[in-house]
Amino acid sequence: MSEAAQTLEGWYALHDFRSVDWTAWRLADESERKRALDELHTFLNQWNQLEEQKLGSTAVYSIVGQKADFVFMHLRETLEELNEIETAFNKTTFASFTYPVHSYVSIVELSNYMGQPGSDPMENPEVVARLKPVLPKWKHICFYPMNKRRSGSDNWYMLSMEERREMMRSHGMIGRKYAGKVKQIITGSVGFDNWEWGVTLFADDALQFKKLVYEMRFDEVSARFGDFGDFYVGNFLDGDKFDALLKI
Ligand code: 76R
Repeated sequence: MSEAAQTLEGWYALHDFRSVDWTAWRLADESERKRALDELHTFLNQWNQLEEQKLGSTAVYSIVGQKADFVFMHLRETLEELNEIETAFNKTTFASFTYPVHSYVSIVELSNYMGQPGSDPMENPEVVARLKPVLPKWKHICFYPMNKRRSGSDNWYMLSMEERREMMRSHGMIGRKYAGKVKQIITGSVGFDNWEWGVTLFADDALQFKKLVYEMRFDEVSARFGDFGDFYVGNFLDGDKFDALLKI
């Protein structure tokens, strides 16, 4: 049996994709729309406060295309909290003008491929900060799930630790070229959702998503072993931008 990579886990993650029921929203009277927007703002404020208290982090983005209208990406200490957030949201008037279109459950994950042997990663404040990150408020988000392939001679899980480490080193070198342009959060979802990882990228220039993902496709670990799900891409939303999006 090959040696499993050791992983460190941080906050649990919920990507909650919703679409707006535009017909119902347009037909609602002004006072009902106002009530719904007030509730939305209450949530956005609560999530901001929680982030300031370092108890979690939330990113809110619109989604371009028909897969969804917006996404709430929540990071919290426990699965219970994530459940509470979605349930509380579902009970609002605003939620009754939306319908859920996709969700993804995972946990912020770092693996030991690049770790220094013998050192305790949890003693490293940078590692701790990456496990419980404040999500960037950059202009764009890109989310997709992925697996590492298990077929015939292309079985990631049958490779030795050394082979995998070497490939992950090359992967990391490509990634590093995008430092400052793309911020990546890898969340593990084995046992939690349909794919093995969620990849969430943030950038101010959306084109950098395409450049990075394309460049990685030529790298062995993605070229031979990467299988990908649906891509979601979108634009940053704060309270004002959300109001503008929903303005009738
Ligand atoms: O954590 C680190 O920075 C060390 C190096 C590193 C690891 C271990 C790293 C760097 N990644 C790691 C693990 Mn990654 N990553 C992806 C994707 O579209 C594709 O082809 C793949 C999707 C992107 C875009 C990306 C970006 N990475 C992983 C894992 C877990 C694998 C496992 O455990 O088997 C996955 C699934 C994955 C996928 N990666 C980086 C990036 C970037 C930008 C970096 C550089 C980070 C930096 O140096 O700041």
